[in-house]
Amino acid sequence: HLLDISWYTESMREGRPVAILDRHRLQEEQSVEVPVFSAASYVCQRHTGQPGHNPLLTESLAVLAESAELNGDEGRGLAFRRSEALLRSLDRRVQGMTDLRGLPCLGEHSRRVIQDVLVNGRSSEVEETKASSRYKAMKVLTGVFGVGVKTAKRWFTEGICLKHYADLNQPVTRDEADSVSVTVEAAVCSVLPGAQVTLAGGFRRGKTSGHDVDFLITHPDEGKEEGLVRKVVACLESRGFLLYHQTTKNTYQESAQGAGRPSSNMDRFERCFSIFKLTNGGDPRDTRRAQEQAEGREPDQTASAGSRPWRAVRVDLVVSPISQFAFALLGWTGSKLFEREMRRWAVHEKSMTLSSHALYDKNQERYLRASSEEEIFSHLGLEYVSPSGRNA
Ligand code: DCT
Ligand code: MG
Repeated sequence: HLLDISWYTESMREGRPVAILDRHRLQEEQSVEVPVFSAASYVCQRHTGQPGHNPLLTESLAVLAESAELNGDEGRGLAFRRSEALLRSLDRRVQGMTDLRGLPCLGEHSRRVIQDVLVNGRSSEVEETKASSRYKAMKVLTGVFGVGVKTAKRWFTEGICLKHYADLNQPVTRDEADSVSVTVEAAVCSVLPGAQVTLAGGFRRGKTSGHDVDFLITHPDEGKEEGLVRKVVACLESRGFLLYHQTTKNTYQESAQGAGRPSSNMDRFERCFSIFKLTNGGDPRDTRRAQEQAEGREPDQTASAGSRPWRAVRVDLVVSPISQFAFALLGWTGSKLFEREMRRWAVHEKSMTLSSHALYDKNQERYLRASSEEEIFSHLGLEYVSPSGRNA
């Protein structure tokens, strides 16, 4: 197929892998411009690692995405996020604009920004955005690392943000996530032996830091997981590990979803949004008592980590019935853009609806079962992408 250009472009459009054996020969003999990079148009058809080979470009696009999102312009934000993800998926550095020929997902605006960075080493629009008082004000408002506008508002009303601001603003490391894992696993096993705890979110994708730690909990016997969040929370609380928690009930029911439209929101599992008291080791009650004795007062919670033997860490606990576990794991592994693109692919290319609970085939008018992530990719006609390739 080497010289068959129409086959080549078609393959690229459909996301089939193509190997160019001799790009220069092809270009000369056929007098056609052959793209340097190839990429499928949906994020979920590609492997996106991190941080990628074009950090300056991706960081610039991320600033503009964030600014658009903070301004409530979701469409524009999404366009920049797609461009950013595309550049992060490239396996080499972009040398010039011609390298970007034929690539999907790059709108005119993103191309302008990229050109600016490639030519001048920086984008004036990005610089202006970063310096604008509006952007700076919004960054302060949503200052807690990784927290969106909605969460920030909720925290402000509850005063949680102010209490633990300094800690929550500091990324969670992999070691800290592992330490929380040990505590969560011990609590889960003590209230329901046989239950399984899986670290999801960014850490499952191999990230070395994150804004929180996400856990997915299930039990091999369907039904045993009911009410588990409340029991685990009670156990953690009695052991002094929780600074704050807010539990929501499971409201998902397949039969009640109507004409095959499983919800795409993530809030239907039994779930606990919490703030952990992560100690440097040992029982948090002992450390606290020791500190209180030593200082003769309550620990100052507004102080940043380092001055005391514990720090606040955001932890999400989600419980899923085993029959939905594969969907829950896929959904809670992220990234947000990867999930979003999988759902878009499902609807537009396969006439299916995907959520963290189920996959519904609208043509066959039935739910498609899966007991692993691999099976879900296969139902969707996608090649499997391992968690480390979902960092879009
Ligand atoms: N998720 C989602 N939609 C939501 C909430 C979460 O699709 N409304 C998924 C995507 C990622 C996963 O759940 C965990 O969410 P976050 O913790 O917000 O993302 P993360 O990738 O773990 O990022 P970080 O490393 O910063 O925690
Ligand atoms: Mg997370």
